[in-house]
Amino acid sequence: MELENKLVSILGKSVEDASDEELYTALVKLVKERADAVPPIEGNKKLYYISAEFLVGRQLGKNLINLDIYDSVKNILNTHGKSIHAVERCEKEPSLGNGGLGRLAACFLDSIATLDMCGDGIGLNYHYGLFRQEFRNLKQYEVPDQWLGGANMLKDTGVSFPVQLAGKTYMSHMYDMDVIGYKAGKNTLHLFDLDTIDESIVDEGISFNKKDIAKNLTLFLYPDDSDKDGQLLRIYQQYFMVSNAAQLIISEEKKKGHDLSQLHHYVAVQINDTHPSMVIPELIRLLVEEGITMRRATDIVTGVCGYTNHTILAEALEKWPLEYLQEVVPHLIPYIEALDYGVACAYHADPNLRIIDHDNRVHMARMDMHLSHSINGVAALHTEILKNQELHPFFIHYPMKFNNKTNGITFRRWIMHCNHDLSNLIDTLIGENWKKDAGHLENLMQYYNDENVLSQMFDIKRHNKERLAEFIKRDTGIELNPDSVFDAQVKRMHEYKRQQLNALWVIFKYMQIKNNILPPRPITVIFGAKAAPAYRMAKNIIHLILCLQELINKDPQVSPWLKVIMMENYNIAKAEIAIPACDISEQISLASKEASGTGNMKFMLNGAVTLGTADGANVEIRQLVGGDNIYIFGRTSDEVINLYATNGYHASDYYYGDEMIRNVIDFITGPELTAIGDADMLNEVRDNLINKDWFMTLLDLQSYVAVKETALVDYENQAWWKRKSLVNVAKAGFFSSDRTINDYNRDIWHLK
Ligand code: 26Q
Repeated sequence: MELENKLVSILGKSVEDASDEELYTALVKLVKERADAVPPIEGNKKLYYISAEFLVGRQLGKNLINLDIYDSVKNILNTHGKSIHAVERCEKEPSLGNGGLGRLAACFLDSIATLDMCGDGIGLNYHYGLFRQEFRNLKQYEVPDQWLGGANMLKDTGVSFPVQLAGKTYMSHMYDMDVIGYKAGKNTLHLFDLDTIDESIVDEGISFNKKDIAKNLTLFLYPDDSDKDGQLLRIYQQYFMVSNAAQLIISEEKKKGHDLSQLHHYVAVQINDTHPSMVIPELIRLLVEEGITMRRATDIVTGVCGYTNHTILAEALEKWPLEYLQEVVPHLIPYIEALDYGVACAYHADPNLRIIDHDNRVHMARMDMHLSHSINGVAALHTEILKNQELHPFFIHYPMKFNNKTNGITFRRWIMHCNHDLSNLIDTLIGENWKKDAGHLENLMQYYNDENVLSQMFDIKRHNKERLAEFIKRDTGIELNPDSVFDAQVKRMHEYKRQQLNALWVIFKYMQIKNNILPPRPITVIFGAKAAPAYRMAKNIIHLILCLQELINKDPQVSPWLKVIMMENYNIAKAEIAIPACDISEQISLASKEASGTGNMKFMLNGAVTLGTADGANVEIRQLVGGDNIYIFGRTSDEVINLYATNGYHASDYYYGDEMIRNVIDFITGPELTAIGDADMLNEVRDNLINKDWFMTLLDLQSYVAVKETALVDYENQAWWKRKSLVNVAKAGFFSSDRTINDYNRDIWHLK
């Protein structure tokens, strides 16, 4: 009653009379008030998680859950004829990330607060976020994502720091978002911005004058860096982020009266990929300004910092020309050169270890590895590959620094919020302990032969499929059949993730159905992906998938058996509808290339069965569920690494040597698709697959087709499939980000 009175008093009218929009705004206020009363988490040592991305998703539902008032609010709204889901939909999703790396940061913040650890996030407040994806003419277009405006969780702190950029001083502005733990205290996500940002400089699509730093600095995440001005802008952004971070850290430490020469006892910094790497020389610089010697400052900062690597792709390991850094951050150059000199003296000038290489490029990851006390990969296989291949020279010098921290996801969002029904069923079956200790999910195994429980889970899945079908119908007008098998591949668009492999399977299935070879039941293939604006082949693959969607869904012979959906502007909100509805989770990256994946964990937790390569965390999923409850196919990472080393893969051998492969590839530029799509783009896809195929799509196509056939046949043995689904949920506990964060804390941060 008290809650309802409060809501009505904020509304200034009855719940019945309020619109969803008004209810949303009032609930944001209510959450902010409640959050103010939650005690900030304190501790002797504090973590700062610095990241270019925080893909936090909508905040209202999550905060209601973590404040433990979601069900009460839902009931209040219900009794007055309102739906909490409709109210939640009024929130614009913060567009502060792209994919896994940003979502991981968001899951981590949730777990850190829930586990009562003192730790804040630090990032940037991009006004237009990544971009909003629109499909026109079956192609991706990028437009500004206007996520700001309307009620949101940001709080203006009035806090400001001076930041030196290219010799000029800019005053930052800090906005804070509360990070409320589940039935716990709160931490903060600090997002830095400039007051002078001018959104009106954005013209066509997402293009703007890249030189006008005062107006453009925090407009977009990952602005196009295909030219020098774009690269300079990214350096401006990165330094702005870490300079604010370093100043915030030092000022908080001074306020606490801590001795800066003991900083490593009071502060831990986690560097999320190389984007925040300049925090290292910046912190050293500030400590030196405080009167600490360079040598001592270097040791202190090394004790403070940990570095997480999220990729083995060479192009994602940042290397900035020294002259660019000279232009943007001249005051850091003496520090970076001194660090490089230190490396040269210590390691007899081994060129593979140098921070500054022969071409005067600054290797950010190398700086991280020399000047951090911890280097971690994000899944067991990935960490082994880092040690044995990509970062081997560093492993030789610093074996003790290397450690694995297999990724995790927060169960508060990825089951409790997105799959209420399953979450509630689990409560009735095994109690609520799993919400604080996810390992308890294992107790679900006692229902392995319980027809009643298995059917209830199956009914929930069916209901979630209906919910997704309704959403897709509203969004696109396309009708999905909830009795079909739902097969989903949702993630950033990248050749290594091999959405093109899935597209080739779709063509294969289309051709079969055209020839009256029908699958055991209809299949719905769901894609969702954004391509980086300058990544041509990724955009071509999106075009191919949209052409297939158009062709297949409109073909009266095929569409009763096969449907293809490419979700537009796939984001966290859409993930929360899609993931609980899926039967088959596509995780088909070229083995060795997907560092971990976290979507794989979300699908598993919601009862989907993985169909994937032995890559990233898929390997650990297999260990947990056993070979009968996962479909693994394709070459192993060792085989793939060997093929790269020996130049042993030639796509054309597969194209010319295999009739099925030739047929599906030729279909890309055949009359059906060229009548619908852009012949040049389709040609580029086909040509690339035959003559380059850097991520070895054709290598695994036959085994992919074979294993997918098996999975589809197995699905028909429903008694069996339900058990596979149950096992996946029961074994998902390991992938709670609470476990991951406890591991980081035990091995790296030592917060308490
Ligand atoms: C680099 C240079 C220039 C421009 C952009 C970038 C850039 C931008 C984004 C490099 C990397 C990213 C994002 C990477 C990412 O999301 N990695 C994913 O991280 C997840 C969390 O660890 C893993 O689960 C995924 O396997 C990994 O792909």
